[in-house]
Parts: sequence; C-alpha cells; structure tokens
Amino acid sequence: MTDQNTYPPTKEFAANAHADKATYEKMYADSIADPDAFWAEHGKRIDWIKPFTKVSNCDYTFGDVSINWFEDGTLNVAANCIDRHLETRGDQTAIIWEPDSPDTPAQHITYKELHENVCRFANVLKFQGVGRGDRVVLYLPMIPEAAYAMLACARIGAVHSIVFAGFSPDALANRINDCNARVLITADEAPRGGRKTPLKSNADAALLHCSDKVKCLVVKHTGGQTTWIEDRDVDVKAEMAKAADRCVPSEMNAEDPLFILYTSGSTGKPKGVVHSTGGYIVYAAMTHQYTFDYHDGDVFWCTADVGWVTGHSYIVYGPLANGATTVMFEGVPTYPDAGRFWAVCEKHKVNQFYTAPTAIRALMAHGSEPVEKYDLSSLKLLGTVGEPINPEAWNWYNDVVGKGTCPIVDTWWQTETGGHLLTPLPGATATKPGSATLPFFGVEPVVLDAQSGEEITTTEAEGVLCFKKSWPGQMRTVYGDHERFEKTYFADYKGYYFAGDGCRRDEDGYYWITGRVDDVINVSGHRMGTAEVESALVAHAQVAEAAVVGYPHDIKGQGIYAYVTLMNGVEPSDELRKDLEKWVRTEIGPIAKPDLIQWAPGLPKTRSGKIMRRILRKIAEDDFGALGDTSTLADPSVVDELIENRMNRS
Ligand code: 6R9
Repeated sequence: MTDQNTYPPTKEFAANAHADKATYEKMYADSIADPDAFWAEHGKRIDWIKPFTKVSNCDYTFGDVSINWFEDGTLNVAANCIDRHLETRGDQTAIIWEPDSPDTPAQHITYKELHENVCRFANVLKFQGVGRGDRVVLYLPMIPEAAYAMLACARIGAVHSIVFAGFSPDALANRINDCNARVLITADEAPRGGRKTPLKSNADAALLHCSDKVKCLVVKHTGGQTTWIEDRDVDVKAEMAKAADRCVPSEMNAEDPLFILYTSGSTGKPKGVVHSTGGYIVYAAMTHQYTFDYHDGDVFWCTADVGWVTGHSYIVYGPLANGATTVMFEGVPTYPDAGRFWAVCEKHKVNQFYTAPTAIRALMAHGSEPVEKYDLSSLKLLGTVGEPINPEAWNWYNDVVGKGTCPIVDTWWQTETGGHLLTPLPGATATKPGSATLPFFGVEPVVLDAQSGEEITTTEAEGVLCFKKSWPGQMRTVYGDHERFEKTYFADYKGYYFAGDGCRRDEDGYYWITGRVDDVINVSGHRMGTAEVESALVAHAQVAEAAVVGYPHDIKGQGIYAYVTLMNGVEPSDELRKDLEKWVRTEIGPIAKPDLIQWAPGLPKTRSGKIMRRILRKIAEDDFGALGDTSTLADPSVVDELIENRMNRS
C-alpha cells in the first residue's frame, strides 16, 4: 500500500532554508520543553500595539476548557497584514489576481493599493453601522474584494464568516442566522470554469429567511443583471469610490474573535468554528513561512477557495502577514483546459504551489502533456492539503510537476487548528509519499487506543490522533455553543484535543493519516457530515429514511453513497433519483450531491434501532465478503437485499 521510498531534502535546499534538520530538531525540542518561552519569542513576529506579558493560559479539562494565548496583548490583524509593510514594500505586489478566463488581464495589487482598498471597504462597512464584534457574512467569488472585505472586517474589529460560493441559499441563510449577521457581502455573479453562479439571486433567496435588518452589500463583478432592493442593497464599488481612503485600525485584544468559519461535524448542523486574533495570526504567519520555506520576493500560490480555512490561512492571512506576494485564482484547474494551473504558474513565476490531492488526481488523468507545455522552472516547492494523498498521485506530482527537484509538503490540519499541525519542513524533513510526517513547532501529537483511550507510547502505533496541550492557532469555541465545543473535541478522550482522524505512526515516528473515524466524509477535500446529507434527504416528501456513507472514489477521494428508503406506496424511478440529487444540491449545495443512490426497502438496524453503518460502508465499498458480526441485527435479511442491489460494482 505505502511507498517506502524516502526523499531527503537536498543539501542546497537545506542550506538556504529557514530550518534545516538540526534547526528543526532544536526548535522543536525547545518548543516542547518550554512552550511559553518559545511562543513569547515567536509571538514577536507580529506587531503588537500593547505587547503581551502572558503567553498561554489553556485548560483542556472537560467541563472547563478554555484556550487563551497572548491574552493581555492588543493588535490589529489588518495592520499586520498591510500597514506595517507599507514603508518597506508599499510598491511590491501583495495580491496577484488571476481571473477565471485567461483572456481577462490579471491584476497586480500592491501593498499600497491593498491598503487603500481595505480602508475604503472598512469605511463602507462603518457607514453601514458595522462595528467591533459585529458579524459579517461573505458569499463571494475568488476576487480581490473577498480579501478586501476580510481585511476590512479585521481592521474595524468585525468578525467575518465566509460561506463558500458553492453553497445553496438555504445553507447561506442558516449560517447568516446562526451567527446573527448584520451584513451580507456578495457579488452579482461568480464566474468559474466559464459558467456563472448567480450569487446575488442566491443571496436574495437566502435573505427571505433572515431578519429584514440584514444589509446586502453587492460587488458588481461581472455586471450581470440582478434585482435590486432599495434600502437593503448597497453597491460596494460605488460606495468605496466615495469613501475615505484612510481608516484607523481598531485596537483589538488578542483573544477577540477574528472570524467564524462553519464546518461539518459528525452530528447536527455545521459548527461555527471561532478563531482568535493574536494566536491565529502568529500561527498562520509562522506556518506559512516555515512549511513553505517562504522567502522575501517569492510568489506563493494556494489554489484553495477563501470559503475554506486553507484560503483564510494561506491565501490571505499567513502570506500577507509575512509581506508575501500571494496569488488568488478565480477559476478551476481544468478551464479552459487541464493545463491552466501550469499556465498560471508560468505566467506569474510561481515559487510555491499548494493544492489538494483531488486536483492532482483529476489532472493526472489528463497525462503529463498539459504540464509539459509550460515552463515550470520557477517552482521551488509543492504542497498538498485536504485529504491523504495516495502515493501514485504523490509520485506524479513529484515527477511530472516538480521534475524531481521540488520538495513536497503534505500538510495535515483542520478548520479547527488554524494552521498546519503535522507537516514536513522542506529543508529539514525527509518526506515519504502519503505521510504528513512530523509535528510543527509546539505541537504534541499522541496516538490513543480508540477503545481504552490510553496513550500508545511505542514508536509504532495505530489508533486515534489526539493532541496534548494547545497551540496558538487553535479554535477557541463553537460560536454560541461552548458546550458543543467541549463535547466534540474534549469529551471522548479526556485531557486531549481529539481531531476526529485515525492515524498510524511508523518506525521513524512519522504520522500517516488513515481518514476520519467519525461520520464525516471527505469529498474532494471538502468535509461533509453524513448526518447533514441524511437530513436533507429525509426532508424530501417522498423519503422515509436515509443513511449516507462514503466510498472510495478515484478522483474525489471519497464519494457520497446514499441508501434511501421511500415512503410507503412511492415507487423508485430514475426520475426520482434525479429529483433527489437536485434536492440535495438545493438544500446544501453541489458538493453534497450523492454520487450513488441505492433504493433500500430496509436498512440494517440493531434491535434498539441503531443503523449499522459499518455494514452499509462495507456494501458501498463493494467489500461485502467481510461484513463482520451481523448477529445483532433485527432483520438480517435486509443485508442480502442491499448486497444484491448494490451500486458500486467493480
Ligand atoms: C485544512 C483542511 C480537515 C480534515 C482532517 C483530515 C483531512 C486535511 C490532510 C487530511 C490527510 C492531509 N485532511 N489535510 N488528511 N492528509 N494532509 O482540510 O481542513 O476542511 O477542516 O478538513 O481533512 O481528515 O480532519 P478541513
């Protein structure tokens, strides 16, 4: 299964890197021996208005969980991402914006221009009555205004919550309501892959379910027609043109929330993950510099969307805090053809390129020719994130894209962690295809036995991945529900942060992620709670019951497999199947659309009525020879029926 090759850093790379092996080992040991001394030192990478005197004050005791870093310090994140660079690099490009269509010119936005735009945007928000602590939801394409809006919120102390533009009006409305947002920022349309998503009309539909006090700020991006509701809708660009180009950054406490980002869990509705101001920015900036070995003048490209945490930490906050040049791409990897990523790398002379395994697999399917058409000699490093990378894709990335000369950093982290927790440092760590390797500074992973919860202390271990102690980028709470925060992450294994992933530690102490151990599936690197898809399905009038599991999918990593029991008297049909697919798209968004729907006259249940997902997973994997113990089933015959009519046959 695993590729046993190891790829040590080259001498040249190590010699010029921020950390070679000896430096990593020394810094790591220091960070664990005396975390407060370590982070007191590295907290200085950020400009503080009032320097902190306390470093960490964290408690993982269930019932009493509280996480605080740099708690008496004050700062402003936008000032750290912009203002402090003006003197030294005001004319340097901060953001390179690459539009969906290669025929539309790219934009190069300097730090000075970023400053002006963010100040104007901040003044527009203020004029709309937005102040410290107010929530602002962003539902935007990958356009510079998305970064302006994020930083404008940070500048005035408002808390942004970005909703991925692929989510449906219902999903958007739920998030606006959950965080009680005062303002929604959207655009007329989102062009992606030559098609346009009607964001404004989605926003209109969402706002029907929200308080009529919510203002709608609209970026006229494509110029597409939209309905306009006077008194509610505001033309952002027109207002920015009128607004002042200076706005004094608010002095925020390190523990004030910077943003909320909704993410799927194993149960219930998506959780609003809350990140702090001080700890988050220290951690995002430091991981960006060390993991990608970012040096002044490099061009860094993270292909994620700002709707996901990767876009927050590694398109906007981390790179800009480091004074980097960051690429923001509106489009998709395969438009107008499968060479687009490489065309953009050549065009903007990208030095570090960071993407997801699902994109690599999709491009790999097109062969090496679309890559070889372009000059990729600027590339120094490649990165991946979002799901385990299979060695085949790793090797293709390494050989075809990196020409065997670029270290690959496989970064394991989560919305909750704010930044990388397990990752190679490219000048220090010998990589192994498929392994996220070793912990970042200050991070103490442990492998616990899933049943007993005991720490496995041998080097080689397999179990659930947990973390001792906190790190500055850790989430602080679930918005409006601290109890849920504790229950989700600190209840199952007392005294640890439980990530929800399983892992193996090999003889070299390297970590290999084996996937989620809860009912979360990972579709193209996007987290989906099976419960969310199930509740969307059962909300359909003709569905009585539904069970959703993941199954291996060549490109997406995991696909969505739904077992659906229809209401009495309803006949299954292809039409109904299509209708259900469409239904889920509207309820949640296209990423949640089931790949396979199997009609299930009955679901395997225990006598107490619990659905036995283990069995459903096996059938979906086409691996029904090893169903394990089925003796506790109320009606074992339903299993035979499901096997007989399974959808995923090899
Ligand atoms: C950043 C991000 C988090 C979940 C996480 C894990 C999976 C992320 C991974 C990886 C293996 C990697 N995951 N990176 N699995 N190797 N390098 O993706 O955040 O959307 O919250 O997802 O993604 O299962 O628990 P998020």
